[in-house]
Amino acid sequence: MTLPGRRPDLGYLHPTMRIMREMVDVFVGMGFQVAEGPEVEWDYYNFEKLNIPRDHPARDMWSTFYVANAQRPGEMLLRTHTSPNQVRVMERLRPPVRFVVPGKCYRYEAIDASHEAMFYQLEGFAVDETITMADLKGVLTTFARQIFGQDSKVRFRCDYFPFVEPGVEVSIDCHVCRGSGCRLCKGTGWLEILGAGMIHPKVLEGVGYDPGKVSGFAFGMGLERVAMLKYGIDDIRLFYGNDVRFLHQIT
Ligand code: 2NL
Repeated sequence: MTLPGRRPDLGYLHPTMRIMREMVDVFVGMGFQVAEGPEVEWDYYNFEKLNIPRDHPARDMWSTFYVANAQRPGEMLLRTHTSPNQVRVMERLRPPVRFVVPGKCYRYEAIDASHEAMFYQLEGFAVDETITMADLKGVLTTFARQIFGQDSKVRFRCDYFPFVEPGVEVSIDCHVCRGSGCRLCKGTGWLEILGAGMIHPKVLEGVGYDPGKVSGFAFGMGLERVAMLKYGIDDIRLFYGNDVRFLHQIT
């Protein structure tokens, strides 16, 4: 009767869901809406609508799990990014539109400390009559500083993705060594956090928008990568290894 009670183990969010809510909140604060969609997709939405034709070498950027479908052989797959759902949103709505799209993605990867076959992405886009690269830079700088600290430096450099033109990679200065070079940033002083760019005119045309009248930016990033950099996690496999000792640490 007089023994102290057993303390119940309280529930808590998985680290992936925690970072997802934090990231979504930042974009909602800038006026973005949130949409979710199917994880099993058509090749058409995952690749063709994104300016990645069949047999184009750019397809090598995504190792894909195809899904057997007797009626439409070779046309069904597990989405390799959440972009197909952005296409679905654009097809339904006219500009101005601003959305973020979080969710599970799948790639046929050799699994190691930085690759899993299932992972999460957050992508986003904005389309209106006056959107420029300055909007892209402002939104993504605000995002990076709200997640990694207001004193973060943010760097934009040229990169290639078939669905944007021009394309950029975005990095922050390494918070471990403050830019002087360490193991985390591989001596460069910079940590790449996401890719982005101005939506390709062919992608806009494909959803029925007039690229002569509207323009937009889009971006995409891995949730586990952002969480790893923010919380100092060195192996992506820890997220889905179902070890409560790991999951309990970030509360
Ligand atoms: C990365 C790069 C990116 C996008 C994603 C996008 C979506 C549509 C149209 C145009 Cl519907 N672009 N998404 C654009 C640039 C980069 O992701 O490294 N992600 C982890």
